[in-house]
Amino acid sequence: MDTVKITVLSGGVGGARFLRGLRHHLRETLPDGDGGTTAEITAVVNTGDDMWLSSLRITPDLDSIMYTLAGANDEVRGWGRIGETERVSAELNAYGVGWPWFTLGDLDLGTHIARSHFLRSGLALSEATARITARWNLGVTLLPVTDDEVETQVVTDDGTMHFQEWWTRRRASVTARRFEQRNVHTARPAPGVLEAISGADAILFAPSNPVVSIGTILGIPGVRATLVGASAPIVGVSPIISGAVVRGMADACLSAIGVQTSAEAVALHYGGRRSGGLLDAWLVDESDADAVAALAPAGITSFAAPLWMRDLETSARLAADALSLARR
Ligand code: FO1
Repeated sequence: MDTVKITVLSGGVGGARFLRGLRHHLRETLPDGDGGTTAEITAVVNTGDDMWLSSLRITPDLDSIMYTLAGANDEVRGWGRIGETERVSAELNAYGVGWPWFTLGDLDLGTHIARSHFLRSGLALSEATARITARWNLGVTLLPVTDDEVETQVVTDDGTMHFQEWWTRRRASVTARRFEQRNVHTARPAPGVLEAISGADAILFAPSNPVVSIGTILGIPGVRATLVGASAPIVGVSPIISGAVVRGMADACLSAIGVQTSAEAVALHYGGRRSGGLLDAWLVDESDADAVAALAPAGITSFAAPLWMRDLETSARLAADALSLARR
């Protein structure tokens, strides 16, 4: 039996929807190892958004992916659990514990307590993640990019603050000058991360924030070099459609690093593999079809397809397009 190994670099909400579509596409096209082939999906997940809050370790991107793949996510809000209540959070607020602008739902708190319990018992984040995800039968292996704490700090004119303060509390209203991941230079990739990249048959960049999600993953020592040396094709999906972010505030992040908010500029930021960058191919929205010819000189084979992930079907079609670009 052949196994096709697909490794996806991912942030939170956009990455979660993409992974759900990819899993669906593979289940439809390779049911029960059809034709003697099975697929294995591994997600290498950003941990720069993580933090300790009320003595609990919070990992927003890992949890967004886990809840989405489990069908337990709040689709409207984009984060946390469906059918959530917030009684414990109200109590914590009354005691002045935690951030009043960052709500931990009651069901979600169960996940954070379990994770913090495992971490305090001496497990690494990757081991704690394996224990927590085992409950849900996700069909995707989730690997935090690193077991070390590399929380993203945002340097602004108003001081340096945790990414969540800048993003969730201030809604990127204060201009970001720089993003720095704490202790990133001494961080090590979590067990299995480099192997998932070097042993993959296809590597996909989910349509996630190129700066604070994919950028954090690429900043972990060893990850970029392993991608450059990987034998698998690397295909990225643009998180920018018609010059605007699909969700979130990636435009504010891109401005901080001097990159335009366009599908073409983000591809050039990752770079073509032939010239020392990362991408073999890049998927843009049909409305950005002009980028296809513009990216050819950089050695990035591009293709225009519908990128909006409105539902499971459109997400699965997008994943199928990314995979067929990888096969070319
Ligand atoms: N986002 C919000 O806008 N407000 C919140 O109160 C909030 C709580 C929260 C709790 C757990 C969690 O995993 C995520 C949460 N998010 C919340 C989302 C999250 O902070 C960000 O959107 C991501 O980190 C950016 O990808």
